Amino acid sequence: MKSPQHLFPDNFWWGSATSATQAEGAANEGGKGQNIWDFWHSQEPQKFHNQIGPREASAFYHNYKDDIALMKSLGHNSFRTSISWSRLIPEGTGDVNPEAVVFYRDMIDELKKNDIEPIINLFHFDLPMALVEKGGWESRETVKAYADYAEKCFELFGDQVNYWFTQNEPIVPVEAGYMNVYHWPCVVDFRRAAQVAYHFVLANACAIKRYRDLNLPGKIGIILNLSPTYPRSDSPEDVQAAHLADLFNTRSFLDPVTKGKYPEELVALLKEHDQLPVFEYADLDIIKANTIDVLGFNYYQPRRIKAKENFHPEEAPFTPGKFYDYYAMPGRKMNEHRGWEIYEKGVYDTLIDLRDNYDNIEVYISENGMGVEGEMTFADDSGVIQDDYRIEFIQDHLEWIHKAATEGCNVRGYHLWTFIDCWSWLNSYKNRYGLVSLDLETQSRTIKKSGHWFRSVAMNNGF
Ligand code: BGP
Repeated sequence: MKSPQHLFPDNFWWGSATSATQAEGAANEGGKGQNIWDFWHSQEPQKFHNQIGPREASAFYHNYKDDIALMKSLGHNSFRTSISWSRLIPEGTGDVNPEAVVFYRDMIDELKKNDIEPIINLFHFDLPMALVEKGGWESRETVKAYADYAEKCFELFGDQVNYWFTQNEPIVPVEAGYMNVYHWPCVVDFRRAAQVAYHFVLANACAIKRYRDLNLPGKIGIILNLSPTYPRSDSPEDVQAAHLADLFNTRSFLDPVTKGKYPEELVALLKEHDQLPVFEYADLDIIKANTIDVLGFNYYQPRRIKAKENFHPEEAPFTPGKFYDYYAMPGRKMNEHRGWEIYEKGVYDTLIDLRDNYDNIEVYISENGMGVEGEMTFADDSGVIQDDYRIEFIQDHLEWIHKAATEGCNVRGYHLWTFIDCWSWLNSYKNRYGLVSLDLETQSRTIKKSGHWFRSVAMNNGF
């Protein structure tokens, strides 16, 4: 057989990612407690596309055996999902739910029986409601509760799992829940947002410390959504605006989790504007001593920035948007269904940045993908979705990832978002991302054209 033109490094991870709340369903079964999504949907279902809530997610809780067999048939050698904190510890702290332990142990075991590396994440936007009532991520009590929960997971499943991730995209609940109204608790207040962001960073370090104290043989990291920041032009004003946008949106998490330290410029800026979160000096030692082994890098879109044009009055509440405006590049390629720019080279630029400025840390692409509305219109007579656009999307990104690997970037895998069409935050089933389509009524699964294509790429370790 001809060897692929784009051959990836040995033992490259091929697979996909999902999260507990988006895939499991069974939100009020098996002793699970309520999380923010269960709660919010029960209060305001009209906020969710077609009023569909997480209870109707793609039923992985019941179907995991068949789904894992399907994964195997699509060439997966690895798969990422999360543990639902509110399933494992329904009140957020205290008693462990034994049914959850059985489910997660069996599910992880099933992956291993199929030679699929289980990659387990601990927090994917789904805070137990009981903790929200005590202040949520604004409270240090949640940091402590999270570290206890993490330790419990390491004790219960540490013999089965070699790759742990503490959190997925922690900046998203910060931006969506404390600077916008897309995640509960729908607060708009930068100082509170900064407190939550800081607590995520501290919680990440505390979980890593607990993990290392147990002397388990695996690796632990965090998953960040990283977007390369491009200035509109090389004018000093645009370049400076992009620099600040990068500081707030990327380096605010990437630096402390990899280098153990916040960028001094960011700290000085927050201090100047009286926006520093409350912290204890001992926290800084914990953050310093407990940096990640491996980074998950979710890539969807670039960040394009121009110097401030829209007026921001001095007396208006503080927001990072005071320093820069977003910029829509003329002629950009868009995924209109999601409103996100498609810029494949962005994945390469960030991998090079990680190589050159972050000690070439071990990294894998933990999410990349394309959500499309109304995909059934692309189905052929047998009901198979002919998603050539998704194949092109993946292949175009893989070409850049391959180039980065050949230039010495320490990139070890590619996971698509997602395996089977899954439920999404507020958008529920509007945009479909899967290699496998889901019929919501019958719960039947059909492999898309991209699924067959992905299998051949994974089996050949390239294309
Ligand atoms: C990432 C999240 C995922 C997933 C994906 C697609 O930010 O980690 O949970 O949802 O984006 O985005 P969306 O579902 O909002 O279209």
